Amino acid sequence: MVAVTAVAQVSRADYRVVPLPDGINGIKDNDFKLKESTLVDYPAGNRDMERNAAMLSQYIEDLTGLHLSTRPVNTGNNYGCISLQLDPKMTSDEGYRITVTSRSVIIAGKTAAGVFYGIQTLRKSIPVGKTDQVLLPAAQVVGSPRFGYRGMHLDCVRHFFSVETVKRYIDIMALHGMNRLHWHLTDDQGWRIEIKKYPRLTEVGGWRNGTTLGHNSPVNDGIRYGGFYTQEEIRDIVRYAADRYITIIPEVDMPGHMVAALTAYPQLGCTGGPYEVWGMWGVTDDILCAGKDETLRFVKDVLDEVIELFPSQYIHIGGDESPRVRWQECPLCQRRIKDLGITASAKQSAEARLQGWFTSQVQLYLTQHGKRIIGWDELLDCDIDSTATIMSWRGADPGAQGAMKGHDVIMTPVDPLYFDYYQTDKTWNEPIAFGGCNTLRKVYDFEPVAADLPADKRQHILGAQANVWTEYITCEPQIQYQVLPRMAALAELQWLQPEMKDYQDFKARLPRMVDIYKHYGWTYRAKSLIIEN
Ligand code: TNX
Repeated sequence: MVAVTAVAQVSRADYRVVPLPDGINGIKDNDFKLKESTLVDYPAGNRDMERNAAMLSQYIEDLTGLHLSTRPVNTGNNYGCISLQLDPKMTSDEGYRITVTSRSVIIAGKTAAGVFYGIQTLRKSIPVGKTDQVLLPAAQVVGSPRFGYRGMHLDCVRHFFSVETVKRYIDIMALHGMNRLHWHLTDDQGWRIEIKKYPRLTEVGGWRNGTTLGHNSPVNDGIRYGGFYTQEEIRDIVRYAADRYITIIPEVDMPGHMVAALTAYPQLGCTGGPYEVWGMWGVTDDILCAGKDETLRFVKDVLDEVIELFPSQYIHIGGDESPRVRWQECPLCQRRIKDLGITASAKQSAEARLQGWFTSQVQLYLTQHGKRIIGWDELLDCDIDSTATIMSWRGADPGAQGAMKGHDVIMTPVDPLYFDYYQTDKTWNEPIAFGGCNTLRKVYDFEPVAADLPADKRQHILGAQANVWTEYITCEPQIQYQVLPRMAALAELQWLQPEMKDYQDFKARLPRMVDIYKHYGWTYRAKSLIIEN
């Protein structure tokens, strides 16, 4: 009989992950042996670091099957441990430094968020698969993000997604080192956030009688569709995101994209309705009436509850695609224009300036409550002062112009950062998408800061974000297919200085990232790994 001895499985870490660390410097020492007996140490009494430790342990267990215990410590003997530490002397708020020697692994950050990003890098360095031991080569690995705003957007209106789906989206963001989730919660096709003072918003506005079929065809499926998040669910999601250092920025789009609210409260529109929660995609003429005081009261009441739910400093107030034809014909809007002494200018109609006034009222209200606004780049066409942050979506030029005028700017240009767009020009085997062609390569090559932007305006570009509008995205696997692996390319441009970017090198590192997607059962576009588009 032949004796069968179990052979220990050993794997080896590779720090060249996505996004690539800024530096990986070898240290002359033996490998650190990560095994089941390795402890994860964190500073006693620090709740954030305790949670960080628990997450690292969970990640390692997910990937390798090794279960590491966590341990609060007061002093420095970390022999044989992974030790999470705060180092106030580090310069970047979100940067990390991982020091691996044969004795220990130290993950340090100036903040707990920085430590979390170090944890993500370590996690991605470890090969996926059951193992008894992972060898971590002795090295110092450092990274810090180029941009402070590293966002993803999710439209939960055109299609509605469960709390679990939103949480998984947050998990995916965390893996990619992102820190802002722009959550689109209201639109013509549904109102998805419970507002206690206006229950009809979700009772009536949360549901549509049917959805257009195909590419916005006149044929409607006739199936009642909808849903909304209770305030309790929203608090839960906000907390879940915060635990992963992700701030959720809610969007209440106004004065356009409001048909769901108008259906619930028709008196808020210029014509008084009746309105119907929309089953088509696109832009409708029915928007909030700017002539009625009741409309502003409504908006402020809604924002009161939104502010309570979201600790984010920013509230997104939309402002996009707001036709002003109703305002042109509405006696109350015209009276408001007269009362305010608004006149058309060479570049702006009186109604455009009325939208500026409306937005300024909302901005003032939010400022008084310690908040700041973000709006779509249409706000640049109205009178709005430079304390409003602009989301540049109709290309990157509006953002650059906004920065010239002193606005902070977040870059989300349709081309190439709309992830609801196709990822290839060969669309015949693709799930239906909005249109366009934003390949992995185009995303990777995007540069948020225009080459000719003067040096003193560059700091206004806060970062970049990809948008996921869901007219044609009906289920979670389809969301994941649209964002993966393009999020990996976006992460790299959010983190790396431009001179460090190298598309071929990125593509060589991508398969190990995709191993993690596969491991968690996330859907992704496999073709993007092997061919250009
Ligand atoms: C434009 S981006 C919109 C959305 C659509 C999207 C589809 C923006 C501010 N408005 O309402 O869903 O295009 O790609």
